[in-house]
Amino acid sequence: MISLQSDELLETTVGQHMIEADKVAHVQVGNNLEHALLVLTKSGYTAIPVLDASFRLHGLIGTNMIMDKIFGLERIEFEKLEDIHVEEVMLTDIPRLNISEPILKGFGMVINHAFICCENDEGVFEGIFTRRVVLKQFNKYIRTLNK
Ligand code: 4BW
Ligand code: 4BW
Repeated sequence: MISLQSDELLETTVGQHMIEADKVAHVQVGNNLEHALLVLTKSGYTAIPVLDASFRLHGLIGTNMIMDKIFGLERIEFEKLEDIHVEEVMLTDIPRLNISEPILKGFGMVINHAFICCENDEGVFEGIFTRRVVLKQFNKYIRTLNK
């Protein structure tokens, strides 16, 4: 996390504020729902990115999407978790940011999404831009104004 005055902050890029890919919990295309549910539960996050072996972004998977898929008419069919792959359930129509885009673009996008996946010019996943980062910067800015 970098600390800047407001005018300097607006000149920074999304890439300077994101959580780096190696710290982002994710699953891979080809993983089954049992594995995805394990990663989601153990990491504590409600939704995480789905990547391939080359670290390209394919979509997002959340606990709600998994549970929705295994709801039967009379019970939750947990035995299905093993046989269904994440790509059958994940959300593919998702917003993306390039790491070199201005932070202001990220501010606007996190109004409707808890986090935005960030990619480099080659389309490789580099990290996520979260609401927490935005609120932290906003909090700092307000406190500076009040001094
Ligand atoms: O494990 C956690 N550690 C910390 N420090 N905060 C957490 C953790 N789990 C949840 N939180 C807090 C954060 O403030 O709850 C908010 C909502 O979590 P979410 O959405 O519903 O799981 C968190 O807000 P945020 O940091 O702005 O993150 C927004 C969303 O971005 C999260 C999650 O879907 C995703 N995310 C954040 N960090 C992630 C991540 N996904 C994978 N790996 C990460 N490291
Ligand atoms: O159904 C949804 N519609 C829309 N427009 N956005 C949604 C929906 N479900 C999730 N979202 C988005 C929102 O940006 O994902 C974020 C995280 O959802 P959450 O946490 O993990 O279910 C949503 O962010 P938010 O609107 O700032 O809401 C933050 C959290 O507040 C939600 C949920 O725990 C709670 N919440 C919000 N609206 C609610 C609600 N709980 C019950 N009823 C509501 N109407």
